[in-house]
Amino acid sequence: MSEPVLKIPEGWEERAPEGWEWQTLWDAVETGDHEYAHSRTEEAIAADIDPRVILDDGLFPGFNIQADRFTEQIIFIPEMLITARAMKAGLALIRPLLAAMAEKPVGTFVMGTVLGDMHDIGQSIVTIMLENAGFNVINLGTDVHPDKFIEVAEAEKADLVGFSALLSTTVYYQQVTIEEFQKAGHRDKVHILVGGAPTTQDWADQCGADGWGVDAVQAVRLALDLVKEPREAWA
Ligand code: B12
Repeated sequence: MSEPVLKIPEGWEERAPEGWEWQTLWDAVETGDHEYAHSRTEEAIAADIDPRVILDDGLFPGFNIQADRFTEQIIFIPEMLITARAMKAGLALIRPLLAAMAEKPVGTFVMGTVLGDMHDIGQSIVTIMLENAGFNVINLGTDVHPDKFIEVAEAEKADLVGFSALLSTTVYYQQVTIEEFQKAGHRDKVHILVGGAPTTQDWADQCGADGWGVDAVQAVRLALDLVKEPREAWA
């Protein structure tokens, strides 16, 4: 087992104003100092740094080193949770900025993490990127029951729904949720995307999804393609 190291984003200096430093934000996310993560993200916004640069160069490095330590079982749930809270303190500030950069509403997307699964960093990033691409995203959070996905998709006349799952034990609920859409007579009214680290294109085909995204960029590309394809109308 090797001790994970901080991966400093290559070329970050060119993407930041002169004299800027990210080290304190990397440290804050790593150690879970959410108050500093919030205030440093505010300073980065005030310094006019592109929100995507704040995400990639400012917030991710400290998160990633802890994620590697969690995977290596060097740290455990409490430490990982406080890092996730610090990451989310920054995400909450850049989310409205990226959404405001979108030009026009493209469609409605209902997003959530499936039943039994508490992981929400990845789906929050997909949400932010979808909003930035112009989607109206209703994010249902984590541990979402299939009935809740159906209820909200129906109420919002969703064009697309997305199911995130990070555990090999919860990916199964992506398939269950798709089956529940089928049983409710709504399967052909929405495009369904699945994602999350243990998922693959093969899994997406097997569980009956319309698409799979390895990351937020691919998720957005896919959503933009699918939203153009006709579906059965909501009543
Ligand atoms: C952070 C984390 C936690 C945090 C979650 C905090 C939070 N608010 O999210 C806490 C500490 C709570 C946690 C708990 C647990 N975790 Co955990 N966790 C992680 C960790 C370190 C990072 C996950 C993450 O956020 N990645 C970063 C994001 C950006 O990546 P992502 O989620 O993959 O998302 C991207 C893509 O997948 C895609 N995507 C994601 N969703 C969607 C959806 C759609 C529709 C699309 C198209 C694309 C898409 O786009 C995203 C952005 O690019 C991973 C290990 C790792 N390095 O990945 C383990 C990991 C997922 N956890 C694991 C485990 C085992 C657990 C626990 C069971 C531990 C325990 N013993 O209790 C619990 C489960 C709790 C529960 N019921 O959910 C295992 C899962 C193993 C497995 N295959 O099942 C992992 C892989 C660690 C490991 N190797 O042991 N965890």
